[in-house]
Amino acid sequence: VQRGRIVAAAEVEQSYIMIKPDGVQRGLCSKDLAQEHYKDLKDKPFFPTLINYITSGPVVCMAWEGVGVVASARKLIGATNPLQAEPGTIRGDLAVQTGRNVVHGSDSPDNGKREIALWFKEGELCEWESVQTPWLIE
Ligand code: IDP
Ligand code: MG
Repeated sequence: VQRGRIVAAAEVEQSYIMIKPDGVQRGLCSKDLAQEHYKDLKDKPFFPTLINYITSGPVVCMAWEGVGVVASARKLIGATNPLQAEPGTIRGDLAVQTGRNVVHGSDSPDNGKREIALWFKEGELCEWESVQTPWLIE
């Protein structure tokens, strides 16, 4: 951790953010949102337990953007069943059961768009270009 770093004459601040125990316990993700997110699976026998799982506590939402990011993220996440996920993947290293597989990643660019529109409101995401972009993408 760098403290008191000076950037363009302005002090860079640090803020410690913590989700407190009540935040974790209160199930702040609504059932409606969870059901809409997983609507393709609504006829599966595990749908009710999946909705209970996803709404059991807060989740951290991210929108990743990049060339081939849908497939790359799925590769990093690993197979749906953690026992079939390769070592080195998030599910392979950190999970045991399909019903507790720690992380979600959209399965197609279309679903990526749909899910991001569901979880983020207009204006909640900012678009910006890193100065490194031209050195990564020709
Ligand atoms: P994915 O997350 O790898 O894309 P999907 O088939 O889209 O897998 O299923 C969505 C989520 O539903 C899974 O990540 C897992 O949490 C849950 N799920 C899928 N199949 C089962 C099952 O057979 N039992 C319990 N939960 C399941
Ligand atoms: Mg899926």
